[in-house]
Amino acid sequence: MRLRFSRALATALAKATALAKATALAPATAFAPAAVVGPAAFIAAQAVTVADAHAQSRPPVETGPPNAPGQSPAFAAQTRAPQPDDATAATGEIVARDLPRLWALEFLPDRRMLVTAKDGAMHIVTQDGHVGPEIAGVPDVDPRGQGGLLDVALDPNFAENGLVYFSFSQPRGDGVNGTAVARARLELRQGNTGSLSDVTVIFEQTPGYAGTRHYGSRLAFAQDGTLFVTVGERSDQPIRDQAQDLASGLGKVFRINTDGSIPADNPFANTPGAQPAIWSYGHRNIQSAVVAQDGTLWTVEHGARGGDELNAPLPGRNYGWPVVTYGVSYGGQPIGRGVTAAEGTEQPVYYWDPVIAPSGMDQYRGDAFPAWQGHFLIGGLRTQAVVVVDVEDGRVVTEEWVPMAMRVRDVKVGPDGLVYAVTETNTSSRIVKLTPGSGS
Ligand SMILES: [Ca+2]
Repeated sequence: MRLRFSRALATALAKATALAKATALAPATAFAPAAVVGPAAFIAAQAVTVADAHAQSRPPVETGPPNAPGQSPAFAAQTRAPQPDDATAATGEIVARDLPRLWALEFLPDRRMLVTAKDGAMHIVTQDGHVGPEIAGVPDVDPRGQGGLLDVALDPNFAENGLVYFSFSQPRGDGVNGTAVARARLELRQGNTGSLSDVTVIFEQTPGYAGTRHYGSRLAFAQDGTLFVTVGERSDQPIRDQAQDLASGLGKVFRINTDGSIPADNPFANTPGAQPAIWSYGHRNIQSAVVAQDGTLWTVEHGARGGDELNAPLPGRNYGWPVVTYGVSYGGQPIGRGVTAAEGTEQPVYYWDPVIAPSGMDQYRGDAFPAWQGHFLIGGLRTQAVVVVDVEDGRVVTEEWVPMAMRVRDVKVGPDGLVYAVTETNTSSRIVKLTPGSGS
């Protein structure tokens, strides 16, 4: 079904537009909350532009007070970048609804979608919304809390070898679990289903922990065929401190070969006592990652109250958590040393306070949204939006939100150049396709 802009809202928006032009104010963000009701919320609320847009940058989309008002960015536009002068209008179309609660989406070469369901199932969804039966052979997962069947990635040569990789919270007995990555051969079957064979665990985050939070995780292929695996630091004190410990697998980005072996040029491959799969450390909970078209790894990690971070993790570098971070604890207290910068730790390229609560991300490429070419599209659980950021020369220059009216769990650019978002309630998910224009 196609969702349309309601006449009443269209009238209201037209009035707001007229008002904006009359007063040279930017009403977009003020108007956004009203738009987040029902289908019309899919219209990018930022569709209203300032009359003399080039005279002054539009204000940031985030207008709420920061959780850590005493903190300041390390450089200009490290947070609250302006919205682009010309907002992009997008219309949401529900491709599939009433799905189990999903975690990740990938496109198969034939344009069908392979999705993971948090409770431990994998399905194929057709472009016309048909959901196939469960794919057989998915191993047991621990679905409590934030755990479950998590990300999925296709081998770069999937069309030839049928290999898929997936991450999950692996039950390890007595309530202990840990993030793991498995490789399997996906044999497709008639009826939009299939089975996994030769399921092999190629990575296990250690130590395990008896908790239900901060598993990460995303899988992203580097251009050299190695696989980046992002994880979390299991949230609790004191174990989260291991994000700073190279002997521990908590709070890291890893780089592995697809058979689970360690690339010889990993930064700590020859460091005594360090886990050789580590690529970078000092991370909190990375649920968003993509390898950009230029080969750079980009991640977004969850902060606490404030402090979500966009990073381009470099090998061997320390990203600070839980010693150096923006934002404050959920109780409002300082975190770590209560500092936002320190010698030997990397500054985030960008941070959010309040948080967006990142999920999956992708880099836009395609013809449907020319203004988004090369921009990062990041799912926002808290913002209930697709967060679009333009990075130029390593700095964010604009940020806009496309309201989705539901938590966004994953975002992928389809082979058709349209943007596909997985949205969720506490019990179910939808797949929503964004097409250009206001849908009228
Ligand atoms: Ca950091």
